[in-house]
Amino acid sequence: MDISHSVGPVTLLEGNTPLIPAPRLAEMVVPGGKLFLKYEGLNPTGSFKDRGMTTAMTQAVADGAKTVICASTGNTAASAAAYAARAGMKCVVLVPDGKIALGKLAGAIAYGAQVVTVLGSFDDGLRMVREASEKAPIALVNSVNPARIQGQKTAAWEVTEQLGTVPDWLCLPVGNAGNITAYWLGFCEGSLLLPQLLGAQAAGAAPIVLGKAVENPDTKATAIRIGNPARWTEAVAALKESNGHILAVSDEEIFAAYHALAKVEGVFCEPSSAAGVAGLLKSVKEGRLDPEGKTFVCVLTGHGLKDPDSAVADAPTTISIPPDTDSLLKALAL
Ligand code: AN7
Repeated sequence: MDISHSVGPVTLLEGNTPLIPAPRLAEMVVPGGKLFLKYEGLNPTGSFKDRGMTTAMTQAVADGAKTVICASTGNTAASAAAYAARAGMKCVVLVPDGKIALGKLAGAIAYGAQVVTVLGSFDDGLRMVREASEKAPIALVNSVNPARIQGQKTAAWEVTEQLGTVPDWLCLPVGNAGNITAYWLGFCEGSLLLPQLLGAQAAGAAPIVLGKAVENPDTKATAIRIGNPARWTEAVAALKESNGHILAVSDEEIFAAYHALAKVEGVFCEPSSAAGVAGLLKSVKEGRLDPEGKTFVCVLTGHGLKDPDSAVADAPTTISIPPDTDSLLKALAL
């Protein structure tokens, strides 16, 4: 690909994220099985959203759009803002007031988007931007836009290339359900072998698990605080076709997995991203799947630095000392 001039795809060279073996975590989560982490937090804006944003923004440019808009729990906003900047377009992002992680807001602001906070949920914002894009000349770049799914599906191809085959199970968090839809499309197009899909929703925002929309979704995993997913039907079909399952995990379970990923494997993701691992652990514990001899890939959708508040919230107290070495050795009891 010629990236030396401005004509062509709107890209920040997203993708090609590592598939990291996690043998120590595997012993805890899938004894007798193999576990790999698809670390999507290493995309240019720190989340998996960049894979679909390159295609959506390239399409928007081709369509002659001058402004793009999205609703977001944070990562889509940061990604849209960056790619819009790259394309020389205006970007408007609607985020739920007070329910967006700091690093995501920082990104959206840094990349120059017009940030609008909505006194409501992500679902309210999505309804508003859908209507606004029908009434005004603004391109919608949420994952209801088919170009988003086309770009996002490349993650499935990458996992297959990196493993040399498809995993037995692919585990991931589910919010608006664009990612699970895209992975399934990618696997179906990319290989005759197919994985089983394991989706995890936060217990306070688990519409697909419950089979009905959640009016006031609530979870500390703000990225997946979504009560009425746009790709609901596609997610249900993917789960059924893959002979997979979707389950709800509590915030406690999500945060336990979040801490284990960082402390046991040195892989720092944002809380929502750990939901797939939490869901896998729960499925094994409850006997819903036998890990023996199986290969599991957990998709870690966003970087841990996206949500610094969660990282320091229940941290152990730090040690404060005067600037001399004796104090240091004493404090460390050495
Ligand atoms: C870290 O940014 O919906 O099921 O507006 O940021 O494809 O929605 C984010 C979703 C998982 C869920 N992990 O993916 C948004 C937004 C992280 C996320 C999801 C999101 P989908």
